[in-house]
Amino acid sequence: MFGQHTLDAELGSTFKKQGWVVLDNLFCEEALNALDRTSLQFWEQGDIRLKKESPGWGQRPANELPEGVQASGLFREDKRVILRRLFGSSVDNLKKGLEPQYTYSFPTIGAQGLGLHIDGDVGGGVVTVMEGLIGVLLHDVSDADQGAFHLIPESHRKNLEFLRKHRRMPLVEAFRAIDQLYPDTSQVTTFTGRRGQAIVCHPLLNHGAGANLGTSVRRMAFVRVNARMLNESNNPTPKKDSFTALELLRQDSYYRSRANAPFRIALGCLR
Ligand SMILES: O=C(O)CCC(=O)C(=O)O
Repeated sequence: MFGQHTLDAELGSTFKKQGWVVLDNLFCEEALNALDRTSLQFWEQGDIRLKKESPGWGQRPANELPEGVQASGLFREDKRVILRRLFGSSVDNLKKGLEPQYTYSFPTIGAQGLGLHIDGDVGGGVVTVMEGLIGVLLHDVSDADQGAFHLIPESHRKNLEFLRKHRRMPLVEAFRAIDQLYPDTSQVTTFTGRRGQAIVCHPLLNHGAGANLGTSVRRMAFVRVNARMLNESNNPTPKKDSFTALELLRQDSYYRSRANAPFRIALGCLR
């Protein structure tokens, strides 16, 4: 289990160094209850997309927040301040159409969970860059073997270094290569904790879900702060594999206006 962070100078540097922080009570109770209810409904209706190559893991992207929950009522105001500090004001502008995403890690024969990866290579070959991944536990997860969220500490730095070394590599290829940078799970840290605890991850942090060796489904909900399609900015029609790592790094200038965000600093730290 991770320690809780409060808003202090350490939070930014912890995020920058390790690539994630855990926050208690990030979501308003009403929003948490609604996410929980909706997640359960999808599960009970069998309305989830299973990932063929990841036995024991499935997800359900939703196009909108649960009924009655406004984006402004998602996070507790005191915690929103922390998110703003990490990601800038984009926290107040959650992208419609992508959020939230409900995920399920469940016991099954040969359960593997979801392999380690960074987000960005989505179906249809559209490359996206997610600024910040926020996952919340919808119930207590006390044991890593219950299909807990997985991550590789500090991998965001190694991944950035990789992108900088392979500036001309098509981005989809680079993302896939990054997914292979951690061939074994010995470096994995697991996120266990209480209902309502949330993990906030750097977009280049390798993460996934462990195999569920327990007896019940592990449910989480995720939102991404200002998930951004690359094709929304200065390249309106990217073909699959047309973006390179170099272009991603160039696009980084996009973040300059948020120069004090640790995420921005973390990207800049290897320059
Ligand atoms: O369900 C989980 O624990 C991991 C989810 C995840 O890695 C993802 O959706 O990208």
